[in-house]
Amino acid sequence: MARPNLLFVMSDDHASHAISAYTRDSDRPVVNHTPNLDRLADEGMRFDSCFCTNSICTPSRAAVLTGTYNHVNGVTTLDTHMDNRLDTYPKRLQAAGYQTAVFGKWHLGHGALHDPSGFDEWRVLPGQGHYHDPVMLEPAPGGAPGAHTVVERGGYVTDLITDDCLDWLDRRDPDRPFALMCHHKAPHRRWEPSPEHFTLYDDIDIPEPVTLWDDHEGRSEVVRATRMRLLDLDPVTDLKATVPPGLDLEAEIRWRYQRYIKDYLRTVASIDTNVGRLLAYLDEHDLAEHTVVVYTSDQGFFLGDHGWYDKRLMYEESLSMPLLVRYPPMVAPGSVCDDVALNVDFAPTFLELAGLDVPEQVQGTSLVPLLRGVSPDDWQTSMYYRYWMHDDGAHRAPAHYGVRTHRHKLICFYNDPLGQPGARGPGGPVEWELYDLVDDPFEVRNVIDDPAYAQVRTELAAELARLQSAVGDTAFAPGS
Ligand SMILES: [Ca+2]
Repeated sequence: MARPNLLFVMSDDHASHAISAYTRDSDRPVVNHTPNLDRLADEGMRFDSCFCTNSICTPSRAAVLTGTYNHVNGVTTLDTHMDNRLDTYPKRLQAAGYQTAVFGKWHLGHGALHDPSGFDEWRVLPGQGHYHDPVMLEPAPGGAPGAHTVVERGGYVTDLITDDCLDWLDRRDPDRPFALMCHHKAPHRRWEPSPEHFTLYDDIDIPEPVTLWDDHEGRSEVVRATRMRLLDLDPVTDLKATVPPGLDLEAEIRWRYQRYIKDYLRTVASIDTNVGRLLAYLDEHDLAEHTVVVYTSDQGFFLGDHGWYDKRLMYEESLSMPLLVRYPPMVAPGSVCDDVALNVDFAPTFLELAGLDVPEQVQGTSLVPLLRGVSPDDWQTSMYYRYWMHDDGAHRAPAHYGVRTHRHKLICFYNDPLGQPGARGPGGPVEWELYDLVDDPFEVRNVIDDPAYAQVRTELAAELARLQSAVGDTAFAPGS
């Protein structure tokens, strides 16, 4: 089989429960319709248990590119930018003769040591970038490493990133395979829609999440103290309005949810439209059969779930990544995979699909057997998670690590900055949470002190220690 092309589309903070291919089969409300993303699911595989190993932008992107955990690649927080001398899958594909490019959000740092590397061509947003009329950075022609040309763009960011991808596809050498990374900024805060979607959903109410009214009873004190409630959103900058006078607390939360979710979903609508443009291009140029198309997001997001926005915490809505893969020669249409897949598994998957060896330092596992519809007997049944960025001063999410199996989740809020850059809050007591994802899929009942779960707690603590050691990380020790 000829080496396949790779079209990797990654959005930013797009929760799987804002994709109708996911919600149509779940017990969560259907909040939107995403026909082009659903097409990928219908023609390929939907992964239902894909997780990030650290639910925050920069670290997850580094894990995707390198196939290693953040304590290994050094990108533990938003402030620890990726060293572009690290081995990445685009570098290996490029060295093997692939044409490579990245357009859109990079967010792994800029300058000689952090600019994209391993790409024949790139044009990226500075930092988070802007939704409307953004500037973008590209290498200065003939310039020194780290020297940029600033390109002023008129238009909407999701359209522009797609324009750049299509333009590059038009200019590529048709005789060599390509690996194209289309990295959308949307639907990242502050959720600014394209003009064509300004009034989408104006006439309807979006269904509320099951846990909108979660009172956080039984959760850790540090979780209860986070500032990620809908009430913590700034009405003017985030919700683009002032709170109508006369609302009681319940009515205000309902109003905030609708303001928030509608703009979020409007930016998703633009992603869906633009994924449709990419798929149409592949169809029109006879590329669909031999191109692996991947849609994912760097992590999930709370869509009013538990009364929150944002990510960071190891609860399902934030931990889960959407993952849709279409590759007709290998993947059965409409297939669903519930085996555990991780962001560190992406790089070895792409290397294997390109017929390349996976380097020894890569910690993830190739998903190719799963794509073929085979679940190996020894496939991973648990995953290790660590969020390092203890109290960023804004969201105030605590540092924590934990383990998730198919049925349970154990989280340790070790509650200490451990000297991490970006950490501002003081340390505090260690707190634990345990959830039974079968009996309590929305994680509203912390059973850490329930005697009925004493055995489960012991087993999960052992599994957490085993995984932590296996990936080369170390447990929290007070005063370390
Ligand atoms: Ca993100």
